[in-house]
Amino acid sequence: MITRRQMLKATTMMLGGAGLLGAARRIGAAPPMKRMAPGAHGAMPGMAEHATTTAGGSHGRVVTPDGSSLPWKWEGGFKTFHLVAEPVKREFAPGLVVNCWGYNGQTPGPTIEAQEGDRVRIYVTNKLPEPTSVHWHGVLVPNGMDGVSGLTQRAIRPGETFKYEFTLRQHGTQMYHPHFDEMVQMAMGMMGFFVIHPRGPEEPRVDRDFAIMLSEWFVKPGAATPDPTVMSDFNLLTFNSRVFPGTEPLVVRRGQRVRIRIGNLSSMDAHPIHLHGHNFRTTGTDGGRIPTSAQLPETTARVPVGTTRDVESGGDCPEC
Ligand SMILES: [Cu+2]
Repeated sequence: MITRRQMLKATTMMLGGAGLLGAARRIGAAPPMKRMAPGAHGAMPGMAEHATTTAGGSHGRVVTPDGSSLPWKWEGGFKTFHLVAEPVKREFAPGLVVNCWGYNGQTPGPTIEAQEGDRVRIYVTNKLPEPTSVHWHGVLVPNGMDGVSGLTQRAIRPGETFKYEFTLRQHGTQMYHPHFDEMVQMAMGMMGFFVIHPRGPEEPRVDRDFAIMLSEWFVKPGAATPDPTVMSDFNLLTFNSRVFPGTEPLVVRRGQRVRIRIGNLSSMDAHPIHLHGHNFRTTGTDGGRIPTSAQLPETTARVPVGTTRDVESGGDCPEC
C-alpha cells in the first residue's frame, strides 16, 4: 500500500489522452485522486472476485493499472493459465458502471506474462451466452492454435473449455482477443495483454513496467450496455476500461526507467498517446524490439489499431 507521504515523494506520471472528452490533464491540475482500492469493484453484483496477485516466478513484473496479471501454475512442463470468458460489470469512473464482457471478472482481461522459450497451456472456458475463441494477436503460434473460429478451430460453445498449447518463440508485447463475433465481443471489452519477457536480462534495465489497453465505446446516455454496432461515433475512450478520474496513476520514483506498453484493439482509430513533462523512445512494437539506433526521441506515440507500442523513459538513458 502506498502511503500519502510516498505518493508525494514519488514522481507522478500521468498520461494525457484518456477521459470522457479525451482531454489531457496534468496531475497537478487534477482534483485529489480518489484511489479505488484494488478489488473494490469486486463488490459489485455479478462481478466475481479474482486473485490480484501477479504471475508466479520472477516474471510477474508488469503492472496493469486497474487490472492484474493472470496467475499460473506448472502442469506437466507447461506454464498453465486459465481464462474464463464471461460478462463483467466494470466501473469506468465513480458511478459509471457498464455491462461489459471480459475475462476472469475483468475488462481488459488479466495480463498474461510468460518468458520466451516457455511452453504455455491456456484453458479457455466460455461462460458467455454465445460461442467464442481466443486469438493470440502477434504471438507466433502453430496454425491450429491461432484461435480463428471456423478456420483453425471450431468455436468454443457456451459451457465448453478449449485447451491452447504452444511454445513461445519471441519476446515483446502481444495481445489476445476473441475471433468469433469479433465486432460485438471486442466492442464489449474482450481483449488483454500477452507479455513475453526475454530470456536474459534486459538492457537497459527497466524498473517499472506498465501495460495500458486503449478502447473505444459507445454507451448511449441513459443506457448501461455498450452499443457494438457503433463504429466511429464513440463517446468513451478508456485506459484499461477506465476513464478519468477513475484511472489509477502510474507512480514511480525519480530516476527510475519506466516502460509503458500501450495496446490498441479499438474498432477504427489510431490514438496518439502523449506524456507531459517527459520525453521517451518507442522501443518496441508487437513485432518485437526496435534496434537502439532506430529509436527516436518523442513525446507522443501514435498507436495504430491492432498494434502495441512500448515506450521507455528515464533511468541511465542520457537523452530520454
Ligand atoms: Cu488480432
